[in-house]
Amino acid sequence: MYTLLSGLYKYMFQKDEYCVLILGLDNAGKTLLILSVDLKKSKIRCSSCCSLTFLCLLTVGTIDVGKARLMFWDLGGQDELQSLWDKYYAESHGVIYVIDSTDEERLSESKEAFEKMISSEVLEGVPLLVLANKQDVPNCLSVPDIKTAFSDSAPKIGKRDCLVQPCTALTGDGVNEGIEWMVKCVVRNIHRPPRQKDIT
Ligand code: G3D
Repeated sequence: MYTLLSGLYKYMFQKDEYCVLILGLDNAGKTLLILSVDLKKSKIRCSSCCSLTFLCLLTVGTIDVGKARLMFWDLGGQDELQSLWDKYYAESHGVIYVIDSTDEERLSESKEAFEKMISSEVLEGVPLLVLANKQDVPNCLSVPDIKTAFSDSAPKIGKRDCLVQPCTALTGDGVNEGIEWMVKCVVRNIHRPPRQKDIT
């Protein structure tokens, strides 16, 4: 009886909470990405950890998709903030890596940060969504261009779920497709179970 009631309580009043890190160099479009997730299909709350944007270490957005609640953590991409990324790996259920498709000059810098991130053993098996952002800009790098540039890193991706998705955070194009894919991947990844959180 207790099990039945506790199951009912969980079903009615609790969500499965998943933490998804949003990583990438500064200016890649991470902040705009959080804001562009479709508000009609999901409830979203965005907040910053402090009011001084230039000092802000992370921005958090939350979306509810069915019984799953995804918390997005934008950790910031500046050099000094990249050194903090790995502090969050153990808690994360998924990673979204955002690339600025218009910035060919910083592509090798982005690849370096990407490679360091996927080399972390703590992230092994964690689903990875790579977003080739700013596809609205004419002559930007395409997904095949980016795959070619990042091809050395492919073996390090290993067996984890991985998708490279073109998108435009400015208009939301391609963003929901990526998020929906991420939701499916984190829910089916039995190696990183969700936290149970009361619905607020
Ligand atoms: P960050 O959080 O990764 O540092 P931001 O990046 O979300 O702050 O975006 C950096 C700049 O890129 C912003 O321009 C933003 O408007 C722009 N941007 C983000 N996504 C897109 C996109 O899909 N298309 C285009 N054309 N621009 C985008 P500003 O001028 O405000 O610095």
